[in-house]
This record gives sequence, structure tokens and C-alpha cells, in this order.
Amino acid sequence: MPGPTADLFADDALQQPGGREQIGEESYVLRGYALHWIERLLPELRRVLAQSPFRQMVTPGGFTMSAALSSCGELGWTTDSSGYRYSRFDPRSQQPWPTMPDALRELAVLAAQEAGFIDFAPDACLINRYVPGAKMSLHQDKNERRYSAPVVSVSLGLPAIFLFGGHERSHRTQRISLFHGDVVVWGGVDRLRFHGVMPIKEGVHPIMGSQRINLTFRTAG
Ligand SMILES: O=C(O)CCC(=O)C(=O)O
Repeated sequence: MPGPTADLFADDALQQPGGREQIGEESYVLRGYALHWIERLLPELRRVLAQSPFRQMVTPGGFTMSAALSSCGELGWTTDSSGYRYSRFDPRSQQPWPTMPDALRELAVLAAQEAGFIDFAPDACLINRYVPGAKMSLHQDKNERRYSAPVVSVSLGLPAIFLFGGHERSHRTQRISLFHGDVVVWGGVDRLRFHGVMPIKEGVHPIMGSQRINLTFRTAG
């Protein structure tokens, strides 16, 4: 990842409206919310990824996911032929996942507060890397032990179209454009809504290069 520069932050800030868009009864897009954190986030993210690098995982159905994954925090989300689950250990190294850096945790907690979830205590941060063409099919986040905590999702790099559906796979989905620094929070009555990401378009982001990185914070244990 190339290093950030003040000018590039300014460009990003100009492109984005800022503010809070409601996309569900208890769901919001916080435009540009993470922009001011980027300088703290990126070095921490590099440290996490040096310890637990991105890898492509296989679904229980035998498909290789197009997004590459890593995690930090007490629990990391994994998938293989025997199922989806959270694990205390990185299956690649058999070591605990990297600690969740304070900057990441603080960003997630404050974003959750901004969306009305005042006591968010994430113990898992899934890190998804999408190169152009990679996507995430519609799914519900259901591997967590309880659903009382929200999901906080931070977008970095190339833009994406986020699909935000209903409680059934067949329900209508909203298509929401997400840009570098946007944060989506959904919880409460919306916690189990289907969501996904359309294939990422070719492009080069001035800070992140030819990729989109998404950080998804949850309380899993
Ligand atoms: O990349 C995104 O914006 C969403 C990621 C996601 O759906 C997930 O990790 O469950």
C-alpha cells in the first residue's frame, strides 16, 4: 500500500458529501467517516497483514472465495470444507490472530455510537481484500453467538456497490455506492439483513492502489 499524503486526503474529502444516510430502520452509511483515521489505520493494517497475510479461503461447497481474507482480534472468521466459523487461531500459522489495533477498535466503536449503538465491543475484525472482479455474494452474518451487537464495515480503496437486502434472499436489494473512508453500520432490527458486494470495477485508487479493502467489525464470541 502506498503511503497517504495530505493532498490526497483533501481530494477524497472533496469527492464525498459527508454526513449520515439512513439505509434501514437501524442502518446508516457514514460518509467519509474513516477519512481522518486513515493515517493511523494503514500502518496498523500493514502490521496485522504482515502477521496474518491475505489468503483465499474455500467455502463448504468447495468454491474459492474471490475476496482474500485475513482477521485481527480475539476471533477470526474462517471457512473451509467443514464449514463457516470463528476461530481463535489463524489456521495458516496455528497462532492467535493479530491483536486488534486500538485505532481500528476506536474507529469501529465511535462509528457504532454515531449510528446509535452505544456499547459496541468488537472482538473480531474481518479484513476482506477485493481486486477488480472480486465480489461477495448476498449473505447474512450469522456465525456470531448473539446478534445484539451491530456490524460496522469500513471501506478503503476502490469504490464498490454494496447490496443491502432484506431478511429473505429474494427481497429487493438497495444498491449503495461506497467510497474510500465510508462506514456502514447495521444492527438491531436490521442486523440479519442480507448484504453483499457487486464485482469491483477496474481502477486505481490514489492511496490504496488497485484494490478495495473492507474491515468488518463484529462481536462474535
Ligand atoms: O466488503 C463489504 O463491504 C462487505 C463485507 C461483508 O459482507 C462481510 O464481510 O460479511
